[in-house]
Amino acid sequence: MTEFFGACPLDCPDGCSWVVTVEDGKATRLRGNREHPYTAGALCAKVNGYLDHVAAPDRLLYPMRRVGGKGEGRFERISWDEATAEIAQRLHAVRDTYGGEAIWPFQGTGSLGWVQGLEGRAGQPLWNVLGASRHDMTACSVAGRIGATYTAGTSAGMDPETFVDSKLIILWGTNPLTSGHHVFKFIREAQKRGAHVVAIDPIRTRTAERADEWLAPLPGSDAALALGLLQIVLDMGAEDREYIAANTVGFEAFERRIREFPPARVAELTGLPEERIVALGTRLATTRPTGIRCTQGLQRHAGGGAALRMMYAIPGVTGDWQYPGGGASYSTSGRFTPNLAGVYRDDLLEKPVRTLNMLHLADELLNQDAPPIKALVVYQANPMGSNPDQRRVREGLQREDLFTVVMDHFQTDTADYADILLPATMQVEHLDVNDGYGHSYIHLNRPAVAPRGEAVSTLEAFRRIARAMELDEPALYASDEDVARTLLGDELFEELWEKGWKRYLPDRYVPFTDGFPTPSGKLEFYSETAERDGLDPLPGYTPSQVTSPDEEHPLALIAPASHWFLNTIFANKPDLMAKAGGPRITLHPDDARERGLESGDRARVFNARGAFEAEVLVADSVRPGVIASTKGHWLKHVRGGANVNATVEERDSDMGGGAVYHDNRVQVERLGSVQGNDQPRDQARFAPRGRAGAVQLRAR
Ligand SMILES: Nc1nc2c(c(=O)[nH]1)N[C@H]1C(S)=C(S)[C@@H](COP(=O)(O)OP(=O)(O)OC[C@H]3O[C@@H](n4cnc5c(=O)[nH]c(N)nc54)[C@H](O)[C@@H]3O)O[C@H]1N2
Ligand SMILES: Nc1nc2c(c(=O)[nH]1)N[C@H]1C(S)=C(S)[C@@H](COP(=O)(O)OP(=O)(O)OC[C@H]3O[C@@H](n4cnc5c(=O)[nH]c(N)nc54)[C@H](O)[C@@H]3O)O[C@H]1N2
Ligand SMILES: [Mo]
Repeated sequence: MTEFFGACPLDCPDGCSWVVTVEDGKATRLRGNREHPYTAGALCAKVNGYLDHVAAPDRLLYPMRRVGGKGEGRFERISWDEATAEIAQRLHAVRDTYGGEAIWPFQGTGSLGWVQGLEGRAGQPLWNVLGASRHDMTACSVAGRIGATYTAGTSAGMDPETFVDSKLIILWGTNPLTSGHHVFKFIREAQKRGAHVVAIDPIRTRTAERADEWLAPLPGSDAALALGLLQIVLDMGAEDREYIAANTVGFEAFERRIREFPPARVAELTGLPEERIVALGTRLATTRPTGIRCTQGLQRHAGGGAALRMMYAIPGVTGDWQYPGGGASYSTSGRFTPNLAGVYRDDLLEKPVRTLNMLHLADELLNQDAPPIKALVVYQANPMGSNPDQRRVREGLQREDLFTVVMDHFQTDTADYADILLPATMQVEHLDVNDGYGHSYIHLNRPAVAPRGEAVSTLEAFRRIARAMELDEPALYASDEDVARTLLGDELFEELWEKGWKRYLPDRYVPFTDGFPTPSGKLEFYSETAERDGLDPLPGYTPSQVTSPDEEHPLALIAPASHWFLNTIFANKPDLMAKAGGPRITLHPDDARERGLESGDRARVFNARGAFEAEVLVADSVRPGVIASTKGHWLKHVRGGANVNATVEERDSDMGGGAVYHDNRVQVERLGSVQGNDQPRDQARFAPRGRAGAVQLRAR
């Protein structure tokens, strides 16, 4: 029996440290690492069963070639040599005819490892040699990152462990008990010590249930709410003048902006009662330290960047940035800085190439702006289920003249459109270096078991493709370990190889005590950088699309993290599918009554872009005018063959070309009752065989 340190690679702030037990070459147990200060022995509802996912009968084990039509999902097994020979021939042909930029390496967030994932640029040396288009990973967090950075010079905010010291905690557009629960133990501890916890979310989530107070503003109105709260802080004379004078720039201008948002106006913009705004503003004015947890959910709106810029400005007014437990926390990304340049090897690029926003996939595939995309290499991504504008993504992937390679663990909805499918290793089978964007630790993930079938790591697949293309640049053949050592340096690599993890910050770390990494060295209420970028020089309120009236599609649809899936990962895992049930929408009783909907009904949710089907739940856990669903369902496992992203628009947010997943308008109509309706036939295929209750894949 041997134990290996590893780490969860999934796109979640927690990046858990785990220990894998191996007996006779088989992984027999995977548990949270008890010695790890952040993970503390606990994983999550999804990853506890990770080894079952590794051993799943439907895992992709061999390279495959498509034999049916695009999207049909029929493949035949081929050898790695056949697969890489065909890929090499097609990529060479595309490059010779259309130029390297006709190739799009399309990477998602399936693995956040520094070796296999590389911030969306795994395989970059190969793409540089080929002169392929550069991929911009915009789906998740870019708008908030840029917004917070205008204010503070970085979006790496509070060390989340310091929430234990907060006296007021505002959970603002974040649902940690579902989307990364470890931070909650620090929050609960603070709550035990008397801290007041407020959840600001149009949905009464699991997290909001545990808060002392729940405020449900109109989606996308958060920056207006923040300005209203700050006005009360000013009215009470509670701004920290000393802190402001020594550590910030542009306060006078910002003060004028704040004055434009009196509580009555804010009540109108946010749909919140004025007295609730005044009460929270008073708390904010009188409670030091106040810690704000504001994560990605908040910025999936037209004004998402502006919202995060505002969040990072609030502690500048109250002076909270100076205290442990004070400040704002979007992520910790950017604090740990491996040697990325050393592995990207941008020096191999012959001439500059264009950058493509991953959210524009449908547009790029359908509009075919020069040079047109002729080859798409998809890895760690499932755009068919995760990208907006689903109908057009499908149309794009259906293009007969498009050569598509998909590398994955399973035959996803995207994989069905591949010409060649390649089997990828899972985290217990390959080497990686992982941190977590919600904590301050770095981990080494040691391969614990041999890969199943003929699966190979992402980097090994690129080495094989490079070899088949007869490329002789030595950087293309760096081993996974070479890359890890380049990233970390030998000393840290070896330390982590032995110990598994390391904290890279001092305990109880308080950022910005030596200044802010902005051009002025101070927190910038007024940002000349933003002004130069053509944006409002001050933090402000940018309305969401959902605030403009659309009588045909009056309901705001929010589809955040599902408790049981991780994006589309695990949405083919039988036990988790059973727990999640089918797609569901929650409506307020007033909105349901108007449409003759009752709990248990089957409904069609639609707008001009598309539609999906869902079971109805009527509850007051959403505010009127808002409906809640979740992301992640596989199209082939749900009735109607579409998920929420059939209704989501491909439209850039205010900063960085980010996504507007939660800025969406729809209408709902009744289709019938769920009872007595068959689930799509292929769900049966995934029911655990021979176990009672196997058919719980039914919607409820
Ligand atoms: N179980 C599970 N965990 C996950 C994921 C998953 O799919 N499943 N996904 C992972 C990924 S990729 C990410 S990026 C993170 C995201 O994790 P979070 O940052 O928590 O993001 P979301 O789940 O999108 O949304 C969080 C909350 O924001 C609320 N919200 C939406 N719009 C608004 C708004 O305008 N104002 C306010 N105040 N609130 C709003 C939503 O109702 C939701 O409850 O979670 C990660 N963790
Ligand atoms: N409606 C709605 N849609 C959303 C969101 C939302 O809040 N609402 N959230 C968005 C967010 S935050 C994100 S991050 C995106 C995520 O969108 P994607 O990046 O497309 O993420 P997944 O859907 O999880 O697909 C990841 C795929 O990578 C595969 N994979 C995992 N590890 C590896 C590996 O090591 N190698 C290879 N080759 N494959 C691997 C998995 O099996 C899975 O099929 O979705 C976005 N979509
Ligand atoms: Mo994400």
